[in-house]
Amino acid sequence: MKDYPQGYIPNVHQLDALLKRYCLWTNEYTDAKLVERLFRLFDVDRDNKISFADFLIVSSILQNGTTRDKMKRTYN
Ligand SMILES: [Ca+2]
Repeated sequence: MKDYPQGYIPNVHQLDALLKRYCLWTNEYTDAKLVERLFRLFDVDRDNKISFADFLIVSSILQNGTTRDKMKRTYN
């Protein structure tokens, strides 16, 4: 919350920085297309930012959804 006081991740670059910060990427390798794809995956309402609600919805689908739900969210 300290890093995102506005309550959302505002763009792809911020998501990339977040992923690097928490070591989900190595620092030498960043796949810009993958980051962009992840951003779109989590931006449920397509307002070009990832809100906490967006994050919870996608996390819930990935943890509890059916295979169809997950495929639909991933490739929609
Ligand atoms: Ca959004």
